[in-house]
Amino acid sequence: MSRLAGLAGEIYSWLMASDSSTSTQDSTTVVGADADVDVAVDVTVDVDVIVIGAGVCGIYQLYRLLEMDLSVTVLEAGDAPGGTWYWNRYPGARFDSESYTYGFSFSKELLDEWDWSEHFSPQPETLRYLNYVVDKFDLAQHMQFGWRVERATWDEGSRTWEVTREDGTSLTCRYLLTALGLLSVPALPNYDGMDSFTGQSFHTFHWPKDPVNLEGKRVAVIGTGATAVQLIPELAKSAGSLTVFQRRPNWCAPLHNGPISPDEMAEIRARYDEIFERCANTPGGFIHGPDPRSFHEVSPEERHAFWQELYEEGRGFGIWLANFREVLMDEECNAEFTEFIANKIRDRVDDPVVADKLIPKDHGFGIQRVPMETNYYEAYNRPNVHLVDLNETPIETITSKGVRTADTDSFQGTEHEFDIIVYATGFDAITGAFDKIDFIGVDGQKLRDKWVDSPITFMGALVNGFPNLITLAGPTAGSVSTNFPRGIEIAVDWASDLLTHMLNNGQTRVEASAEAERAWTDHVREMYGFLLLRKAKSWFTGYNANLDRPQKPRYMIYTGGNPRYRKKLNEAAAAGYEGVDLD
Ligand code: NA7
Repeated sequence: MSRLAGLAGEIYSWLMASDSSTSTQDSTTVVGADADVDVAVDVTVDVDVIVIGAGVCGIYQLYRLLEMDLSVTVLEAGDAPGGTWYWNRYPGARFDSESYTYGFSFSKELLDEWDWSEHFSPQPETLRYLNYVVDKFDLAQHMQFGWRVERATWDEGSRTWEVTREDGTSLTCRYLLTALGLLSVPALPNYDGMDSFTGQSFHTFHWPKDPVNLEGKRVAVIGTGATAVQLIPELAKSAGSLTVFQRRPNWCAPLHNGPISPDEMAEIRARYDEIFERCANTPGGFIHGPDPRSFHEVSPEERHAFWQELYEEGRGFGIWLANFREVLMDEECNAEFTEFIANKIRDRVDDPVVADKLIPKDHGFGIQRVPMETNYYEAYNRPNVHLVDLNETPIETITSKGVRTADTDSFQGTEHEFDIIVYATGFDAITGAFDKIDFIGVDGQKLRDKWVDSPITFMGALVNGFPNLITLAGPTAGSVSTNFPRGIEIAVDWASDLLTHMLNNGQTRVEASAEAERAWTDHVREMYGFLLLRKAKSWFTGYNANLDRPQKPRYMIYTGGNPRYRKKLNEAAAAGYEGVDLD
């Protein structure tokens, strides 16, 4: 018997002077605590908790729930665990935060056992890591694969969720926890003729599991975001020809990856506590935090020397997140640094016309997510790589043979012929995975309708009108780092503590109050006001022109910094879950 069934049974038998808690192998009985409320107190559910998603977040949440002795099922659309790292198999896919900041911190044994081989782990190694964790803690037996959730319906009478898959079969649970990932719904463009292309074509998220033969092939990449910036140098090495269709360039900076020697790994292992402590105290949750100096107290020469060092030697996001704070907050400071980076692009790209096309003109450095690169700019110096600027020659249609662009001097346009077209066109970020599922809450309200303009939550974890739904590291939670373990562990630990509190107090219904939710949403919007990223046309603000919705800013993440976020979560918990109605 699960702990929830057991505890609820005790309370029920005390209230009703009879023990009616029953549990079968396939179902568990949960019981409402409050006899005054008009609730069907004795309810049989399939499991206490359903977690949707077996990625980094789902894996850790499952581990925590099992520790609490609850019955749990993780439903996963893919046919194996790993989430982001299961799906994104394109060449060049890797972390751009340091590997040793990416691993789970909850098990000392795991930290002692696992060696990272590179500073920025490639996708196959990361997937191996996640499978190692699943095997080590024997978690796969609680996961069901090939289970794409179509609908989740709240039943007020029984205080349960019914979760339904595409084929109509369903499972019931008391608590529904979402671990859907920030970037798990790929967004394809809607060009005419996409289905008529006779070669191979796919979104980067769906890069085939079987090796793709690139030898001598004519390959197109559409898009130049963080994904394409990892992919393009790899394809350039092996494809016969590579044509990049660029709409808006991004500001990219060197990753400076390298192997981790056994000695270095031992040294990292000895410093894990310090590393995690550091990540806990930076705004982004990464190892890099802003330079303590003010931009203005440092002379222009010193600034440039500092930037030069960051560019030449700084690993990963250092150049973005360990820079002066003002670079991301003040237009003038941002402009000075942006020009520094523009000159680096000019230095690295041989053809000045191509270099100019690769320099963004509509936003400054770091306002959008900075793609980290290894030989990205040098790829354009290769004779087999061509850049097509879609501002000059937009894509008109996809044909059976390739891509037709509209050329101003030719009525026919130009047909570029390809064997493979890769769509690196981004995602319906953050809320997309929620929109794909029909979440039906109190009085039939749909989550999709509630969030039509922008997500509305209480600390990214709870939603008024959707009781017993916990959106782990959900929209408006933490920061962009909520999609990696430092942020995920905060979210999962908070949710686990909340459920423990409820179990200890015999409560079976949790819902954010409307007032607390409003206050959090206002706070999220206020925080966007401090950063230039509010102006970005990027997934931070819900922008993706491929999506059939108004292209206006959405408040997707909490930009007040991870320490502040964690403090607010902790304060709410310490005050007996202030802002949360428990019953
Ligand atoms: P992004 O960062 O959203 O980038 C998508 C790219 O695709 C971007 O350059 C878009 O140009 C381009 N795009 C989108 N639609 C089109 C069409 N129709 N035609 C041409 N170009 C298009 O997604 P990524 O996958 O690169 O990265 C997402 C995150 O994944 C990343 O931040 C990492 O954290 C992991 P636009 O800027 O819209 O002009």
